[in-house]
Amino acid sequence: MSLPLIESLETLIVDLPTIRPHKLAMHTMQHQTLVILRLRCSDGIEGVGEATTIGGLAYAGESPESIKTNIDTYFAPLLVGQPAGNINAAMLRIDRSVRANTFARSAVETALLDAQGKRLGLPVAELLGGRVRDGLEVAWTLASGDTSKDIDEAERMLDLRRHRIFKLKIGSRDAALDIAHVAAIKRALGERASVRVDVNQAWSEAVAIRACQALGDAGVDLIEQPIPRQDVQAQARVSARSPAPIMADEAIESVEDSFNLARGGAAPVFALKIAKNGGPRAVLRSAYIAEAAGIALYGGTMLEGSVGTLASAHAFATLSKLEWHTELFGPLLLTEDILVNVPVYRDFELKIPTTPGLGVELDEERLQRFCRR
Ligand code: MUC
Ligand code: MG
Repeated sequence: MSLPLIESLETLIVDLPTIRPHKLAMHTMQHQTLVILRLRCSDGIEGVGEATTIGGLAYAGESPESIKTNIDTYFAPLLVGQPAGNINAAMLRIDRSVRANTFARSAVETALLDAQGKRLGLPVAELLGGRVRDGLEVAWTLASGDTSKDIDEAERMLDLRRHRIFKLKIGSRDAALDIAHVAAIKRALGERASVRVDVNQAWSEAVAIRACQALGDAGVDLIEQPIPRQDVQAQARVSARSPAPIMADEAIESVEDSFNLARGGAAPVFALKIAKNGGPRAVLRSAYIAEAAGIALYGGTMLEGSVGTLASAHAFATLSKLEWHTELFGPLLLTEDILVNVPVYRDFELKIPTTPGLGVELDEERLQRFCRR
């Protein structure tokens, strides 16, 4: 039997509306843009991947347009004609010729895993060694920018039994205003919910030291990326003084960043994101570094659509500990899905598919409707 080969890679930029504006420190989202990858193999199997960022170039160094161009121009020629079933060899070929570009890599690694899972009749979680959980608890982000709207939204999510962990996006205005906003939401929700904040790098070290104290006093459980990503020592100093644990997010742009942060004692919690490590296998390398260093884990998102969300979920399902749960709610922020079989959220959890590959089937009509031309 001849080995199946990779025949082609096709990238599509898909723009989907959000259910409401989503306000982060650096950008307000009115829609989300997904890069969908279709990797076709000589045995007729297609693997699907996704690379998604937030706000063009506002969040990270890759934009949807650069991801598409780089996959089309640089990744595809390296992969076409290569064995489709050897993911180690395919990713090593990319490692030898491509620097950085972890978002684009993540789409490629995801599509290879999806194809191989379909080929072997195994869900991606099983391909990665096997799931130790069937569902993942999912946080919701309150980011309307308005305190009473956010409280109403949180109450609705509790009533629906969809979320009982809330992450508040702060950092775009004066810290005192943000702290009052967060404290009001925590007061309203009390012990019924875990309230956390994401500052998206907006504060200086000096502001962070005072603000983290106030947030801890207000009952906040976790503080994500309060200061700019690059200064490991400053992160360690803020972390040492904060009453609530600090989580590294933007600080991790590669597996090597995870190692440096762990070595520098910069944060007791890591946000894991497939896009920022280079795929579902790559993110597990960061997770294992954290585990070995006694750092707790959180399953993060770049607000991917259903493909990227389920790719993350399969990887996170294999981890022995995921102390801070996940925020894999990306599909719920969008008014439309490009899958026939949309992800299942029930009883505060995202259910991890049990069918081969990622367990996704593209809805061709919707894909065409929302695909950028
Ligand atoms: C981020 O910075 O964590 C994740 C959830 C959300 O609302 O924004 C993202 C990005
Ligand atoms: Mg974050």
